[in-house]
Amino acid sequence: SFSLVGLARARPSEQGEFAAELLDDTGRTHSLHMPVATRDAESLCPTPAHLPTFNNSKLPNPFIFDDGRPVRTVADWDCRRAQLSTLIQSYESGLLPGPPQSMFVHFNKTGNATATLSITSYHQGASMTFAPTIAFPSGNPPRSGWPLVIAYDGNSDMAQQNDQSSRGVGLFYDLFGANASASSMVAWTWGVSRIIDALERTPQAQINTNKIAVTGCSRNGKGALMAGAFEPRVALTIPQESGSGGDACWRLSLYEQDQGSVVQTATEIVQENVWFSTDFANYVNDLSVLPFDHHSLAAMIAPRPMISYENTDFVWLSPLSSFGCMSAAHTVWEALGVADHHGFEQVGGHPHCAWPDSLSPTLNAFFNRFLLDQPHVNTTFFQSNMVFNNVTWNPEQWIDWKTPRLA
Ligand code: MCU
Repeated sequence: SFSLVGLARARPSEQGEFAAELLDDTGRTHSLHMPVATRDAESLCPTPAHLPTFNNSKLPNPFIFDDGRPVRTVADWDCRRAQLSTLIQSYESGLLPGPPQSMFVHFNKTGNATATLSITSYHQGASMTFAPTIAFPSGNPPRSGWPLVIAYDGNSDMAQQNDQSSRGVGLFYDLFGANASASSMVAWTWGVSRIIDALERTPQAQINTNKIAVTGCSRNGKGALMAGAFEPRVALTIPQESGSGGDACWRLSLYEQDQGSVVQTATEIVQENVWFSTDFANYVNDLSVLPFDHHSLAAMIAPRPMISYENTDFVWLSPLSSFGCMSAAHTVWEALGVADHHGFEQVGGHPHCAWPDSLSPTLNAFFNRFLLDQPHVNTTFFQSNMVFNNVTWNPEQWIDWKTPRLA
């Protein structure tokens, strides 16, 4: 075990990878190589950033490449995921930068059960530090280290999210500039990636970086979904009551509104906050031009596991939209032969972001199977208690593809 005391040498990001050498307190260096989602996308599967002739009022078929070719294999899905990453960043979320030119990590055990992971990033003459705390269980970790849940909470230091005045405000923008196109949710995603970078190089923390989950509720559930979609090292994604802008689809939320429900739509959300890029406002009045929807965002997680939770008591969350959107996304896990890696539970009877005990068995099953290596635990959960009052969910109206079996 060692402490990282500084950065010996860093090469600025290259195509597809960031490389740096970290110096430990015994004078040894440790090399650091990590994939960069955005650059991977360009190199894995080229796509234009915009598809100017795209026009589809239904949910776009996730199994078609931008040039119309069908997605047939598991490798094709990796390529398709990269296309979706590029498109979603271009139209909706703003650009996710790779790692900073260099990082300094300090792990400080502050008590038996707590530690601080201080991460300083240096990039093109700017620097900033954030220092998440880690709570440890008692006892000894599994041989390969503790699993970890990264929970978004009310502290939005990385990127503020109060209202429009939060645009470009926060630690991320101290590093990349207030005019970075990245929305707050992309900034948080970037922060998750840096936490994982830091933990990968901090063995004394005894955390298994292959077993990291991300969660959050409401706006932070939207954020957790985006982190899971863009950061392939997230092993389990758990958005809670994320609603519109999360596990709901823009097209379906608008439909729900058109059917008479007061739900959050894309046109509202770009006025309300800075969760999406300024560019996204150019598309919210004609959703048909978006070559993706949030079933595509969620499907970027596949085949990695995801379970999302929704609350039928809050119409603003657009409950039909979440159910329909996750039903559409589910086809991708089905196509990959891992339908039970994708769960959805939609119940009522509790306040927004409260956790009813009745849901714990499903969450524990996902933890046990995917973070604690219990492969035989059943994780087939996909259900809604929603009473679709005036709104009608008719899958044929929205999903016009047959689910292929990707070999
Ligand atoms: C469900 O998430 C948001 C919602 O998008 C906003 O319109 C509302 O103001 O706040 C929700 C939230 O984050 O509640 C904690």
